[in-house]
Amino acid sequence: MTKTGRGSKHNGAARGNGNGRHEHETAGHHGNGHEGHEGLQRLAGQLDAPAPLRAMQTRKGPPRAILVAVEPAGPRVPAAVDAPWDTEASLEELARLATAAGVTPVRQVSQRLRSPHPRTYLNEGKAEYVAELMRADDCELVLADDELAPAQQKGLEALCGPGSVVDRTALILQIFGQRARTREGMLQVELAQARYGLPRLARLWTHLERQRGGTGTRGGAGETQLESDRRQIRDRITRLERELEGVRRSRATQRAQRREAGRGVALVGYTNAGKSTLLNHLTRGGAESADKLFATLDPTTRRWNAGANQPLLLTDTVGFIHKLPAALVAAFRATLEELNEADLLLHVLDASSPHALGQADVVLEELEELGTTAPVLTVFNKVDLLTPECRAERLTALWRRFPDGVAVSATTGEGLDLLASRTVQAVRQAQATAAE
Ligand SMILES: Nc1nc2c(ncn2[C@@H]2O[C@H](COP(=O)(O)OP(=O)(O)OP(=O)(O)O)[C@@H](O)[C@H]2O)c(=O)[nH]1
Ligand SMILES: [Mg+2]
Repeated sequence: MTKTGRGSKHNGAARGNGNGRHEHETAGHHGNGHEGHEGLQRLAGQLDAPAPLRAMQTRKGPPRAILVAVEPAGPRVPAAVDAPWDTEASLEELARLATAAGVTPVRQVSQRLRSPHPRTYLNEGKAEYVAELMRADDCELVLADDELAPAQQKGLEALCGPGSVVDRTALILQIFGQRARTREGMLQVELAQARYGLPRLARLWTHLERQRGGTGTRGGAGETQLESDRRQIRDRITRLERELEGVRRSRATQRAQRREAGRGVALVGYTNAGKSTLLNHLTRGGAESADKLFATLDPTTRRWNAGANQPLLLTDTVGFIHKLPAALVAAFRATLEELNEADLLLHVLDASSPHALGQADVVLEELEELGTTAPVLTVFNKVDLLTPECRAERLTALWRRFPDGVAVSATTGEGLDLLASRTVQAVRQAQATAAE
């Protein structure tokens, strides 16, 4: 992995700020205190778009954005199948996330810095340049490729315009919000949104005070309101956590019942790798598959007759992504626990992606953080997309890293018989090991 990219999850510069959203929202409400307050409640975990996105959806056409990233200083890595994440790949992915959220990516700007600027993310000169580009390219938004600290968002917005900055986490939360269909999915997304919103309230209130012509001094009305809003969000978080505890318990019961019916195999992998397509091909289907990021949020389990006398239950799960917000992983605990109980994990890679190995590292690191213990069988999917010339080279690179990898195409069905027999074999082996 991808220490480069994932740094954002662990380092100090990684606390984001969604308050761009509120500024637009408040403006739309003519900002008396009460209405602004309603805006806050929405921020605190309803499945709405961040305010900048929402405000712009009402204009002509989708909002347009400049995408910005900080490229860690150090030797550049060549892009190749086994290269770790580079900034360009990360920005390309941010562009796909933007499109998925209904935003048009117009231009990408990156800057090499030892670490993101504490007040403006990019350094000030570069941020001013981005502000100029926004005017020249008629863009309303800046999308940052990391989760921003509240101070960074504030500084960047001071240069690029109030309410103009949306960070990677807010974008991903927005997509999850759009995709959530079931109660479990919605509860989990709401919890992640509420946890994301809570530490960002203070800056929002400073802004509202200023808009209303208040002094924003300590102990003023805003301070009291801020405290009461914080309390409401905390209460909401507690309520969501309690409800999700119930969901977890009923999932555990279901899993216990399922264990009677067969061994559990879970599909894991990067978003868009083809997990749901694979499940649909191997079983009677029912999982939503689509060429969009995070098509699946809720686990689907289907019976898979992979081999004689070995009924398997195949579960499809939510995909992972580079710089996946920690708040989301934590909130999706009920769903992700499916992985802890599986007898075998099928790790699905998109073998046609030039970043297959970088993506695999993201997934394996996430699995490690989740504490999964089941053995992993690697699946190189989408081999139908490899041209005959590059197929051998690509698969060799992948086999070097995952010698047990099975090359398949979930679309054409190539390799799926071998996958079935290797899966049965691996499940038997896992059972034998567990019995020792
Ligand atoms: N050519 C080709 N396309 C595939 C293959 N497998 C999946 N796809 C396509 O890849 C896209 C993503 O497939 P999904 O099955 O939705 O991917 P996923 O891993 O479930 O993605 P998330 O639910 O977002 O995590 C869809 O457009 C599929 O049709 C394959 O073997 N070959
Ligand atoms: Mg899926």
